[in-house]
Amino acid sequence: MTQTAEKTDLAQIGVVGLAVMGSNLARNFARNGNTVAVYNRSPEKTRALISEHGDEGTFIPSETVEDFVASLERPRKAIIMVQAGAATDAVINQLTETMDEGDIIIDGGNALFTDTIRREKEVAAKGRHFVGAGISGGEEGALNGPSIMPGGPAESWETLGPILESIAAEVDGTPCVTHIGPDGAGHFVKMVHNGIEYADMQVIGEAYQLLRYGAGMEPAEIAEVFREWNAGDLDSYLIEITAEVLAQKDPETGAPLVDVIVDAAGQKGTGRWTAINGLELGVPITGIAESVFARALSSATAQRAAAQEGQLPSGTITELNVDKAEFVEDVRRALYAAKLIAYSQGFDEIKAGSEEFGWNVDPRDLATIWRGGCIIRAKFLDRIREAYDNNADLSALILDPYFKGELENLIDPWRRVVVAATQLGLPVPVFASSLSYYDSLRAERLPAALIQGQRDFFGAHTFKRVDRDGTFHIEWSGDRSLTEM
Ligand code: NBP
Repeated sequence: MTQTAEKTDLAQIGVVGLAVMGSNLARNFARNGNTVAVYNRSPEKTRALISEHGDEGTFIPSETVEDFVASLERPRKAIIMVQAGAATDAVINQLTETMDEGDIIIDGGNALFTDTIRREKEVAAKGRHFVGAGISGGEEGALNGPSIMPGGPAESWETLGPILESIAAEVDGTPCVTHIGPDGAGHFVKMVHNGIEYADMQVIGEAYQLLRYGAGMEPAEIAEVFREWNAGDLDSYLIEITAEVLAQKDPETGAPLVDVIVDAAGQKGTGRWTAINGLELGVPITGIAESVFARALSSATAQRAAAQEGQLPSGTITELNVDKAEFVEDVRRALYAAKLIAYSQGFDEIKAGSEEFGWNVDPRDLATIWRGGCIIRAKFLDRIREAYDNNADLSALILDPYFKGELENLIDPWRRVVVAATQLGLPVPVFASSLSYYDSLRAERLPAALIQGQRDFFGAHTFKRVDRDGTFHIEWSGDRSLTEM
């Protein structure tokens, strides 16, 4: 039987926008004992939610914003789950006008963090609180327990914390939600989370490509390999679902499903935002950026078709000349190494963003709340948490003693796999660029010295010396003497 609250009862939380994400989130709140006010621009969605799921808890449906706001207990708390962009701005304006001082407006959509910073200022100027909350886990997570990354004022967290904890995923009794930092911090870390997700999926894809077209294995056999990998260091949601996808047959033809899916991957924006932000902050998030480019390249259908018609020379392609089992293990280790680099770079970006915007984000919080509910949940996050527990100022995740020890065991297989891929003519953009990143970090001397010389030659950009302080220039078009600037 549908339970709707008595007129006098007020809701602890409200949800605006009842498409798939909003209705699942509202059901999650209701199932966990909260009275939930619900409102959608078109009332059909509100009615559908109540008729199909009204018996899962206590809902107060409204068909106007005014009724919705009036049905919330104070300070009012309303989560917006509408399309990102203009729709979100429209709903924020409606709520700001209808709510009172001290009420809390939460945007749970995938907003760009700079929009969240702007919105927080605008809403705060009117005396309301605004919380941009990254919510990960897709539809399934929204219903059964997402990982939630709320930003906004710390005092809003005091009020919101318990209610968000009631619906978040839990790992070892710890809810996968915590206050990330002021204004846009929550949406920023959600953005980087999605960037890491792009890289994680791409390195899994590269491992598959090598096993399939390098070692000549069939999808079902590779599915078994991924199942085994999921029992070790790589234990994660993405490895688990990879095995499921590879084992799946096309219901129509009986062929492996992966063979009937068009190999052009989409990208909805957050990976691209992470890469753009990495460029803006000057943080080399090469794994994430290469993953975005790999998706873009996969979708360059016309160019790919032209290149495949024998247009581009392949050079000499060699067969795989190592034992298959050894190669599979090498690929596992290369995958682990490239994944480690992607996370290390993602945490670098979060550190740089936190410094740039003064957020004081604690990386340990992220390693904790990403362990459940979200797409990049993985056993490995426990190790990341330990790394930052041991040293909160770690200059890079890969410099943590545990991960350095892991890299001892990964580096040679990783090099062998990149060499093998090159000889096989198979693309491994993230395996290879991550190795170059790693070798760049290790290198005693980088060609940046030469670049500084070139810049001084054509633009008098000056350079520093290794042997003393100061700024120098060579009179390139004159007597080539050294000038201290
Ligand atoms: P959509 O992004 O498809 O948005 C549909 C909702 O927006 C409907 O409720 C619609 O109302 C409402 N809406 C629009 Br469109 N314009 C509006 C306006 N001007 N005023 C009021 N409402 C308006 O929904 P979704 O797929 O459930 O996603 C919701 C949010 O969650 C998005 O920001 C999305 O990016 C994010 N998301 C996150 C994840 C994740 O894993 N975290 C996954 C998917 C989505 P109507 O019914 O009246 O048209």
